[in-house]
Amino acid sequence: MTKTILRALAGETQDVPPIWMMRQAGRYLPEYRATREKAGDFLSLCYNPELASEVTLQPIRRYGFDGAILFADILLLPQALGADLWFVTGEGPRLSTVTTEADFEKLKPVHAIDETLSPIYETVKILSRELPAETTLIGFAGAPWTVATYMIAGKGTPDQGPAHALKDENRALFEQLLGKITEGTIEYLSRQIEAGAEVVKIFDSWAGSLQGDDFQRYAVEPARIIIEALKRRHPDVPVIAFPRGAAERFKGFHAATGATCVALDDGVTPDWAAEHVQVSGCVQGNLKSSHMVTGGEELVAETRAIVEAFSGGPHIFNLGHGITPDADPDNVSRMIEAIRG
Ligand code: 1CP
Repeated sequence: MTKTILRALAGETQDVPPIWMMRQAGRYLPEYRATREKAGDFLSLCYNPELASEVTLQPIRRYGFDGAILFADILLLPQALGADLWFVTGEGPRLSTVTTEADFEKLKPVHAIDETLSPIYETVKILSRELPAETTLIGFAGAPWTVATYMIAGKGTPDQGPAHALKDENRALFEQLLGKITEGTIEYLSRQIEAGAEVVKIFDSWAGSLQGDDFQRYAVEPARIIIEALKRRHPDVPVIAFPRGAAERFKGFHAATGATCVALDDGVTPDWAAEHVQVSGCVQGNLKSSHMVTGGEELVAETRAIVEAFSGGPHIFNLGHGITPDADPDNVSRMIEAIRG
C-alpha cells in the first residue's frame, strides 16, 4: 500500500506521519479566492463539480499533502433534506429553522437527498480520477448533533443554545430530527464512498457542549450508528471521527464508536493523547491553527513536539481545527518542512 494515510489508518507506525489540514482549500490561498470569484458564491462553488474539484486539488499541487478533502460543506445535507440555505458574506450560514413538529414534517424523505447532492458525488468521481496515486481522497459529513445545531438555530451559535433548549423542551422532536440526520448521513457518506472516497470523516464540531449523559446519547451513539451502518456496507473504508471539544472524553472514543481514527483538537496535549487515546488506535491532529498565522520558531518547535509525542503509534498530522483565512501560506510550507525535513 503506497498511500500513507491508509497505512496510518491500518494501524501502521510511520517514521514520517502523513499530513493534511482541515480547511486546506480555503480563503488563505490566493488560487482559492480566484476560483471562488469565478464561481460566484460559496454554494455555487460547492455544486460545481469542475470548480469544486479544482479547489480540492489546489492545496495538493501547492504542498503535496497526503490527503485531499472533498470541497463541500456539512450544511449541504440539511439543504438536501429541504432546509433553505444561504450564506451571508462576512457572517456565515443561514438556514430556515426546524423547531416545531410542523417544520420537521416539511422536511423531505431521506432518499430524496441525491436529487440535490448528485453534483457532490460527481466531484468525488472527478477527484478519484485526477488525484496523484499517492494521495488519499477523504469524504465527509457533519455529525448529527452539529448539523442539528445549525438546523435548529438557523445559523452558527457560540453556545448551541437553541439546540440545547429544544432538547430540553421537546426531546421527542429533537431525537426525531437527530435520527433523520443520522439516516441521511449514512446515505450521503455511502454515496461518497461509492463515488470513490477512500476514507470518510465525521465532523462533530460542537460535541464539546454536550454535558453528562448527553455526550453519550448525542455524540457517541449517532457516531456509533453511522459507523456500524457504513462498516456493514463498506467494511474496508476507514472512518475518522472528530468530536471537537471532547477533552477527557476523547479517551475511549475509538472503542465506543468503532471509529478507525479519532481526530484531536488542540484542547488536549499530545503527551496526554498519546497515552490515553492513541493506545486505542490511530489519532489525527493537533497543531493549534493560530501557528499558521504567527509562524516563527514556535511553529517549528510545536510541530516537531507533536510528531515526537505521537511517534510511537499510528498518527496523521493535522491542525486542531481549520486553517483560518488570515493564515500565511508560507507557514504551511514551514510546517511541512518541519515534519518531512
Ligand atoms: O467564504 C468561503 O469561501 C466559505 C468558507 C467555507 C469553506 C471554505 C465554508 C462556510 N465552508 C467551507 C468548506 C468546508 N467546510 C470544508 C471543505 C474542505 C476543507 O476542509 O478544505 C469542510 C470539511 C467544512 C466543514 C464544516 N462546515 C464544518 C465542520 C468543521 C469545522 O470547521 O468545525 C462546519 C461547522 C461548517 C459550517 C460552516 N461552513 C462555512 C462556515 C463559515 C461554517 C461555520 C459557521 C459557524 O459556525 O459560524
